[in-house]
Amino acid sequence: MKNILVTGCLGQIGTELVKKLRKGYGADHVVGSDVKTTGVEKLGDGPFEILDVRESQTIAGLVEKYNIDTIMHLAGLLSAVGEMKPQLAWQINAGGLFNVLEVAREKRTAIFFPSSIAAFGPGTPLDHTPQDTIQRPATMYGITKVTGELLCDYYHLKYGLDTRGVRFPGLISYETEPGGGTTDYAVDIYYKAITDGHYDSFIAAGTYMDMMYMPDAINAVVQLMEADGAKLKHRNAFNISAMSFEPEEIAASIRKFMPNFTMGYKVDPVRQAIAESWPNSLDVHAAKEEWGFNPQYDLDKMTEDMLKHLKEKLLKK
Ligand code: VAH
Repeated sequence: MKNILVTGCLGQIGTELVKKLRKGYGADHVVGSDVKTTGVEKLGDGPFEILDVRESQTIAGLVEKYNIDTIMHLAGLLSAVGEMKPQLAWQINAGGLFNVLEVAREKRTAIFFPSSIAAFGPGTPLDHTPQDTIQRPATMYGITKVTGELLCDYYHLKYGLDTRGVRFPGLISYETEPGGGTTDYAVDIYYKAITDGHYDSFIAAGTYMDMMYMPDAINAVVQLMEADGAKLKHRNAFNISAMSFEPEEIAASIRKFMPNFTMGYKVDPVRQAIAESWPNSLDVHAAKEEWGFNPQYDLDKMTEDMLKHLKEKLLKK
């Protein structure tokens, strides 16, 4: 990778991926792009462009202008907001990816595509969900993720494009808050622990989902994209996860550092139904064997780091 374009760079993953890539490849070699500018100051030095991925000419123009050889395509709507606006989710998530793949076909760029545990649904084995199994998601977000996986594999097989992806679990971070996801409760809880000492979870007790701390997610993206393509048996997309927990377990982890923290429940039926359609835990052996996936954070190590950084972020205001 020499010149990288990141779409959706101001989102929860993008903000941190751009900074990591700029450290490794040089600020001028990593172009951030997003449909908005809110939060652009977090990226630090380096080129930024306004990009709506529904406009394929603009994508092609940026690839040309910066001689891009790799597109990390993060632009998209998440699961809960995708259920509120399914047509828009299709246009951006599926339509936007198609535009990126068509530009990549012409310009021969490599592609990173973020799939999700949402690519699984009812009928998928819920525990230790296999790398290769049934994928019939019941959400528009999940449908766009399965579509994305199939399109990326198709463009690899038909046109020889270097497309690679992972199925992200819920991602937890303190830099940029997620927007409109189902796993967001596992981020909200840390913010509320600091500001209120209490959190009412919109996901019910006992609801297990795969999760991962953002540093492990960012390292996984770079590791996969730098891996030897000849060694990849799978491409779109690899199961990755660092842990699986339910709300009571993350609350117990917080209480190890904040003994007076309390949690209640105000379950959101829409996001609860989405969560229940997703796996409880993933089998990640393919990622480990094919490109050395090796997450470093477990729940308590993540909790300690999250609370430390959020105290600095929230209490200094
Ligand atoms: C969501 N955070 O909740 C995203 C992610 C696996 C979850 O895709 O929609």
